[in-house]
Amino acid sequence: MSFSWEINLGLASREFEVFCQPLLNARNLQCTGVELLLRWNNPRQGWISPEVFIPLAEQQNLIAPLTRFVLDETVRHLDMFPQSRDFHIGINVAASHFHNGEIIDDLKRHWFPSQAIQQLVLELTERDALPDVDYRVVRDLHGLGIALAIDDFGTGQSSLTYLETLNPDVLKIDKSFTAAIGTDAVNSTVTDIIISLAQRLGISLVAEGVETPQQAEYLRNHGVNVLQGYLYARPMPLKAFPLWLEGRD
Ligand code: G
Ligand code: G
Ligand code: MN
Ligand code: NA
Repeated sequence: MSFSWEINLGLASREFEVFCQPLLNARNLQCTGVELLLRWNNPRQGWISPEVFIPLAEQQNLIAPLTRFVLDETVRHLDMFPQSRDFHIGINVAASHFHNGEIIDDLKRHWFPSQAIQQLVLELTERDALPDVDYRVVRDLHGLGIALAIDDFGTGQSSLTYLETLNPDVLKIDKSFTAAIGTDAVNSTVTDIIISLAQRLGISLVAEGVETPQQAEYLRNHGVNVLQGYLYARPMPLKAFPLWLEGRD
């Protein structure tokens, strides 16, 4: 059975599920948003990691259907999230989905309430070829009130010139750099450089993969305002999120 057939079957049989992981204000630990993360419980093979199926889906031109599934689920479950402009809903999107403004058409087709559309943050991974992304699509997203984050920042091979053309709102510090904090690895120097780069360009920072109080303290003291990681919460089913949020007040 081919892999594209598996994904199409998985979509048709609703084997995919959207999970979410909270993002927290580094100072008061209030939840400022979530990142949506796709999960696949394949009854023929068990749980398949997104690290496996996302790259394969990209190769087979099936990433857009998967992202549309995430958009469907997000619209259907908007009541799981606080309806405040300040509460961000992060969605991972492949750079290929930006070609010809396809992502804009897909977003419009999903009829997000105007309040909710302004809560969206599209996460573009730096593993993709970001210089190929058309700045006009980003401009149109900004026009709709949608923010852009560069995900896995620091892991890409690309030049930094796209920071000027794409005008991102957020840089997400990759978890490998968070893990290097407090070590003498070269990566811990890169962490400091990413932080000052974002501060000088006026771009917000989110640190991913925060697992220890020491990492959290370092990031907070260096002006990283939003933290995400197992220290606070693992990705959870959307349905579990309201109770998790309630349990924190
Ligand atoms: O959630 P987890 O750490 O297992 O995800 C592994 C990788 O899969 C991460 O790089 C993450 O960005 C990616 N990923 C998870 N969900 C989605 C999704 O809905 N769309 C895309 N494009 N990537 C996703
Ligand atoms: O590439 P992207 O940032 O979209 O993927 C985020 C991935 O990181 C998710 O799959 C999530 O499961 C994983 N993740 C989230 N928090 C932590 C953490 O604290 N430690 C580790 N190792 N992984 C994490
Ligand atoms: Mn992400
Ligand atoms: Na990342």
